[in-house]
Amino acid sequence: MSNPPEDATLLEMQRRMLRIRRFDERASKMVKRGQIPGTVHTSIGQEAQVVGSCMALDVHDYMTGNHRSHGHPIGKGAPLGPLMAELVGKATGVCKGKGGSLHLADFAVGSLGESGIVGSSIPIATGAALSAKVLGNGRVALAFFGDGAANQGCLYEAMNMAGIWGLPVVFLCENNQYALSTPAHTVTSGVIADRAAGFGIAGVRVENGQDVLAVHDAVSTAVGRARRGEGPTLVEVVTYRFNEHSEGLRLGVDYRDAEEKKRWLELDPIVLFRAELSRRGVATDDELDALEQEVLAEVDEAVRFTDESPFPDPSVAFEDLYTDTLAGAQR
Ligand SMILES: Cc1ncc(C[n+]2csc(CCOP(=O)(O)OP(=O)(O)O)c2C)c(N)n1
Ligand SMILES: [Mg+2]
Repeated sequence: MSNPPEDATLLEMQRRMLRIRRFDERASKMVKRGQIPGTVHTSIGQEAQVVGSCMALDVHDYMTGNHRSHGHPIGKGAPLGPLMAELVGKATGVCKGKGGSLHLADFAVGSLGESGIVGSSIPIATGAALSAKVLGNGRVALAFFGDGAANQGCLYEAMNMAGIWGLPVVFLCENNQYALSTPAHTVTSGVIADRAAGFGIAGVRVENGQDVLAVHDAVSTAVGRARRGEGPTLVEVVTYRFNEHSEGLRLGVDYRDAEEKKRWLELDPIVLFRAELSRRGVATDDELDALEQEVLAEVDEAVRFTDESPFPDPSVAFEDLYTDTLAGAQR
């Protein structure tokens, strides 16, 4: 067990979950109106898993993600404006508008990047953990990936290497029980967390991934272990996405049972945690209402910032694709 978070940290957890929810709700509307190119994959319903994990990390610890990770920098405390601008493709975005929702990185909070290729950012976090170990800078790396990605071979190559070298890495499986329309139980043999044992590393399953404190506790333990040089952990968090796989997607088949959906919608992590904050006397109803209004205003401000930002000039399309060192070496 890690130390219980203080009241200010508990409120900050709620604030960041709300930021992700309201940001994603707005992004969903903007995609449907054609204001965001392509699509977005929201973390609506999974906020406890995102925030509980991110807040177990220090701001400069590394993290990588997948197609559903544009909200994760918010979990680490990033401001909303440059993230919204990135989704729209504006020059003020965290990647100057060249990454978009699926390939966004936010180095200011240690986010090394997401990738639309399922599983591909797991080895990148492992490499970041290797660099932290070699440099001795005390940083930890955490890879977010889904239950679908958990069946990609690169996870097992990464876990093997991380286990052999005792790397400071956390493999964080966001088990929302579906890979697109494929139910995890039809393609996944055994329990994902149990696979850690095959590599001699720690494995833990958080059954209630809608409880931000349960996630935070498990991930803090894993991060502590990594930081002390005790090696990697595979953490599987059971959760549920409330929206479609991606916004605006119409598959024409309802692959999720109505009863199941209803049961999980009742486990809204933000509603549950608001009740917990009240029960503990951390904040009054008025204060919690005010927090919701503050976050709505932050999202409005992020959209205003985005609207007022220019699109990048086409002349910069080939800038920032390689590091200066590489560009120098090619000359
Ligand atoms: C290597 C690869 N295979 C297939 C796809 C198509 N694809 C995109 S998202 C997705 C489902 C991923 O499911 P999961 O890893 O559980 O993440 P979730 O979307 O549930 O968060 C698939 C199959 C892809 N992008 N990359
Ligand atoms: Mg999934």
